[in-house]
Amino acid sequence: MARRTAVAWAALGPLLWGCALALQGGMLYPRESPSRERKELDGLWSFRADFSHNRRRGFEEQWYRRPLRESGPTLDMPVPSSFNDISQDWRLWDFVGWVWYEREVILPERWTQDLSTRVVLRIGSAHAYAIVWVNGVDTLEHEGGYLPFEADISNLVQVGPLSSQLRITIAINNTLTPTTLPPGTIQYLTDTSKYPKGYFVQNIYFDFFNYAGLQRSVLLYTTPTAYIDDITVTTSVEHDSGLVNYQISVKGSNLFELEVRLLDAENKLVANGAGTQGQLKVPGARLWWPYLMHKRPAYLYSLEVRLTAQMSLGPVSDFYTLPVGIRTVAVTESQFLINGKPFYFHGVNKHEDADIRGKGFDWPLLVKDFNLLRWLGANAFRTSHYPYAEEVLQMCDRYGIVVIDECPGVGLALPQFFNNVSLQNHMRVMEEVVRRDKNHPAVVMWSVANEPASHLESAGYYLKMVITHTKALDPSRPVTFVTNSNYAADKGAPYVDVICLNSYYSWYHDYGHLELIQQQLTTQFESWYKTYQKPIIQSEYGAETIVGFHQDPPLMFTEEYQKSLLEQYHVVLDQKRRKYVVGELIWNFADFMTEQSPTRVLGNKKGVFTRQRQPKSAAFLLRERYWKIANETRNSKI
Ligand code: GCB
Repeated sequence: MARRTAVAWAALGPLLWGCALALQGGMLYPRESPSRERKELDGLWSFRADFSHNRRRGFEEQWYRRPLRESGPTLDMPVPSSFNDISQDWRLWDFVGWVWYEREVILPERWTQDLSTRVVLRIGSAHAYAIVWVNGVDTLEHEGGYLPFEADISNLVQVGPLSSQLRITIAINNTLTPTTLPPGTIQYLTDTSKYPKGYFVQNIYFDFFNYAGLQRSVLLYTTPTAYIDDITVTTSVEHDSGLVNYQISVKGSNLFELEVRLLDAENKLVANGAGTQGQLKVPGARLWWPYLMHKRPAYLYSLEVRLTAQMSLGPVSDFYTLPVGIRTVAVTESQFLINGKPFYFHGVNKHEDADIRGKGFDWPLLVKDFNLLRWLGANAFRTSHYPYAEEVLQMCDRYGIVVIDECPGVGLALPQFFNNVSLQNHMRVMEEVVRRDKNHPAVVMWSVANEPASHLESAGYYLKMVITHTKALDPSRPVTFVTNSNYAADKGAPYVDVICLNSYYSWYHDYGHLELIQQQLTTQFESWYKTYQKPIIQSEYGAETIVGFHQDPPLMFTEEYQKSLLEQYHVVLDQKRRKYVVGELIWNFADFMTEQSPTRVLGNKKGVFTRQRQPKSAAFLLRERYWKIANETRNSKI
């Protein structure tokens, strides 16, 4: 039996402050301010998939050197969106290889003429590998979807009177290989009696469609040449005072002053400081609480940072305002604590997918989903199985919805995926996730993977390294990965702070036998807890359900079966949740698209909402349960 000491990060507070591994460069969300402007490049882009045999025609003919339309026929492609579902050309649906995007832009004159302005091109996400040219000049490369990347393009745009015309070309390759995250394999099918010459397929080891393209916003923004590059905030609570520790990095000047002001939600100054790091004390601070846990949840302060730098052209100022929630997170042997109070995750797993936009970011969908989460009484979700758009996390900060932030470490199913190159890449991806999301109060835990083959020795070492690295990057949050291994075989579980378990009793095992769930689930919880003495979250459970299918007594795929399965899980969850089970996240919030297969009917149908966000019967059951739990929690002392 592995025993462990409870870890309480809150108590360590500022001590941990200096420990965080320095992240190279910032990835602040591009906000407007008196010193910063934004120009969104969303809308129609020119698009061309490279259908050539080796998929390299675009490079051989250098499509980036002139307007894409001159290279051959192009399509109109909306950004953000996945390219897969937009066209009637079936070849785009599961296209594997390079696709090309292009957009022409006119810049405001002051951006190109004012040499104290810095112009940055930022791509919210390009899945999975991207090369960017600006006016034909190779500017930027990035590996990995779901995370932003950017380049200072001032040198390219501030070169003369004609420079306000800009042509941005982005080549994106969605191929997944054993060293990408998620990994995949390319398989050539060489039996010429069955397949044409050169025929290949992309194998993936996860259960969602590998949507690709420019799925989040592309934008240009400005800063002065001396600028606030990054801000890191951690918070703690001492008696009734909130402590806000900040660290600021500045680029472009060594001769500067920093002023820091913390304002409350009514815009009143509550604390101020100066310099690149410090601690602000807020007597009588209002804490950031998850909604449903407190009558005044999600309170946000604003950290206003003002930089004044002395430059050869004269003084330069930069302003950046960061929303800050003061809260603590800690884990004991059997509890997950927020602000020192036990927190129970009653929520969902999501995907960022809907309709023809695929995984393209969409404001109406974002707002609808948050309205549904609140209708359901869900207080949390996991970003299964990749980091979601930044706007999603901002919404969570504002609404008080708690997030387990998961990286794209999904589909680590084969032994060859646990190699050194993959490990280095996985650690780099965690750096990018932490760099982007570290300041969100809603994010209370990092998840480094979903269902890796954690029974393998090599996976044990791999997971230990990724988890240790993540903790070094951010000592203020617990770290987990989500497992479906057996408790006795799991080599990664010793390193996590919270055990997250996926199980599908009476669905993938003993299917149809709902009467076995209680026994099997009880055994699951008891064996894991006995072995590890760590709090447990039921991070997935559910049943495939085709809306409108009914049968009583319930049979698989009907709405009645989904409800009955959930009810059986809930009996055991209710027994254990007052002990060491600290959460339940249904699989899934909504139906979503997957690869075609004999076990998937137009995608995965385990949603409690359809892909069009209409409720199945189980949504009403879950709603009743979540509100009941919320009311109990609110009415008790906590
Ligand atoms: C799982 C996976 C999830 C799948 C789900 C299912 O365990 O984590 O990605 O979609 O099961 O429905 O099979």
